[in-house]
Amino acid sequence: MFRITEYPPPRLSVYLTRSLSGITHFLSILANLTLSEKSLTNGEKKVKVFTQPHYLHNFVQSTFNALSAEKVKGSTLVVSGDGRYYSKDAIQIIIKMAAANGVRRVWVGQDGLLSTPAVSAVVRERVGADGSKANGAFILTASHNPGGPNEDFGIKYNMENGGPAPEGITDKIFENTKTIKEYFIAEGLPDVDISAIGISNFSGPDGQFDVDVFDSSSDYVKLMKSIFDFQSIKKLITSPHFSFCYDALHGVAGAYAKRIFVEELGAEESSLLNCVPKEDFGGGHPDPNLTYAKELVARMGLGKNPDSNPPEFGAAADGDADRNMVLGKKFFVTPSDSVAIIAANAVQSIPYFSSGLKGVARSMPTSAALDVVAKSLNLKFFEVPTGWKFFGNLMDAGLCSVCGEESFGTGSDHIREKDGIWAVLAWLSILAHKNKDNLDGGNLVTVEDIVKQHWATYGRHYYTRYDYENVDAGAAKELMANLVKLQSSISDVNTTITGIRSDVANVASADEFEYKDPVDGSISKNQGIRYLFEDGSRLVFRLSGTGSEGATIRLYIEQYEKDSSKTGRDSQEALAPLVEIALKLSKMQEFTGRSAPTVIT
Ligand code: VG1
Ligand code: CO
Repeated sequence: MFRITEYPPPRLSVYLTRSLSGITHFLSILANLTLSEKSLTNGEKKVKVFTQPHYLHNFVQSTFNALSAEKVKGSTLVVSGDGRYYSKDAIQIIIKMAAANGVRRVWVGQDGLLSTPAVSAVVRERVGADGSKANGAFILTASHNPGGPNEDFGIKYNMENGGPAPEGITDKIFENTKTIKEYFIAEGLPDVDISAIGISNFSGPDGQFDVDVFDSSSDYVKLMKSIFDFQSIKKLITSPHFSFCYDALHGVAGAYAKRIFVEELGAEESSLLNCVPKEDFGGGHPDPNLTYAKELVARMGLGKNPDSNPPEFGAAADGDADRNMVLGKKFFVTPSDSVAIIAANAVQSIPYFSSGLKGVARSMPTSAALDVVAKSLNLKFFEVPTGWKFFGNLMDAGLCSVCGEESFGTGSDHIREKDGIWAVLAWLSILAHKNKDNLDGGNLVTVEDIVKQHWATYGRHYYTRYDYENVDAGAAKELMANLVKLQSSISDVNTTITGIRSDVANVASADEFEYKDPVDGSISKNQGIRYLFEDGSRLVFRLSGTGSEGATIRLYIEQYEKDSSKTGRDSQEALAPLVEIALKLSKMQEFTGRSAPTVIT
């Protein structure tokens, strides 16, 4: 179907220098936006900030300017997101700005919906009706943060490889936002109906401009089918001895869950929870962890009011479906264990990896469970700073197949973003493989069995993360500065620690994590404060780069237990001594005024 519309000469430069107060206000907002944008390519802010005059426009024009005119002219751009409040307006604005900046065509998922991993897949795999391929993408999401008129919105730019823009580009965007004086918008271009699949052609002053609205899930589903053995997963899911549920928390994963789990893999429709994407995520916080995925947690027999007959397997996604939480019956799988277990079982269970893994990688704060697997399987191993873009370089260079973060992010080199549904399919593949001979009545190998077997083989990394959200930014900085100061004398640190508890090992070394990219040689400094203990335990402190208000302090606590008779303890109990050390050493309560974290995972 084609819609043809002529639009009047549209090239408008809108100058922002109308009033002095306007300029000041404008600059201060941009400085805010780019603080988080700089570190993670995500401009995540309250909707009210984004809807201020010219705010979104400035981010978009600064991005076009950072890419340079030759790259933008004639290009194909994907624009979509997790469907949160303000997305539809933002898409219309970006379409009009793309036209005025000489973009040749814009691809939009139906209703403006594309998960972050699906955007990456579309950029890498989709071919337009005219043979075109995408050059980049604007993803509209604030990920795991809530949505609605008083909540969060966000935008980020992904490159031709389907991954987040590298620091070189995001730094340029940041610089541009400080000096930008005009932007281009085709105000005469009519709004495009993004609810109907089809291509609209327009002719404007720069020639043809198309908007291609396409099915949000078909490219992604095709890719998943090329990676996993859907037949064997279907046997598992439809077996009377197995049960399954999936919670999209009203995020965009819902647009894929029905297609994949119900239509392709035969799950019951009733196994899907909250799978209708909503602009406000049903008023919830679309963050797949034990605190926010309450309904799933209860359904799986965990939490305060557990259901009595939980399914064998449950999983949840965040707003843009790049994160995942995996649960077994009354059992939580930590994301750090999850990536290690996927890596340990990938070759046998997942056709895409049957010829071996190129290497594995984790972010620095993620537990060392993956390190042990890499060592034992003799795999290349990388420890990178927080944020998915660091994995992308390794993958582009053919050095890494499977990677993960403690923050519920797991993925592989099939795309350049983490992938929530991929992780669920990976777990289902492992379960299908381990149970291939007992789906007709033998004893099911459960999620809990798989994890406990893994601990017995490789040892267990007890792990927890404490988040202190919306802390006063100055106080957070002081806390971090104090921790850096303490690092100058390890012996003083050890005296302090022994004074707090005598049953904790000594600190062997302490530093601020710094990463040299083995592919392009770039160096990323100040990526988190580490205290490394003699017995392999670790304390890590970081400031979040994605929070939308104040500062968020993250404290990561880890302890390795090799003795298989001691791997079955409750993790909060096992970690209690280290937690006490971390809180007292950092003077958490003194600096932040908080006696407890906002979220514990
Ligand atoms: C958090 C996580 C990090 C993740 C990032 C983006 O960052 O800790 O591991 O890569 O979110 O996730 P921070 O700086 O707040 O700790 V998403 O789902 O927005 O791509
Ligand atoms: Co996300």
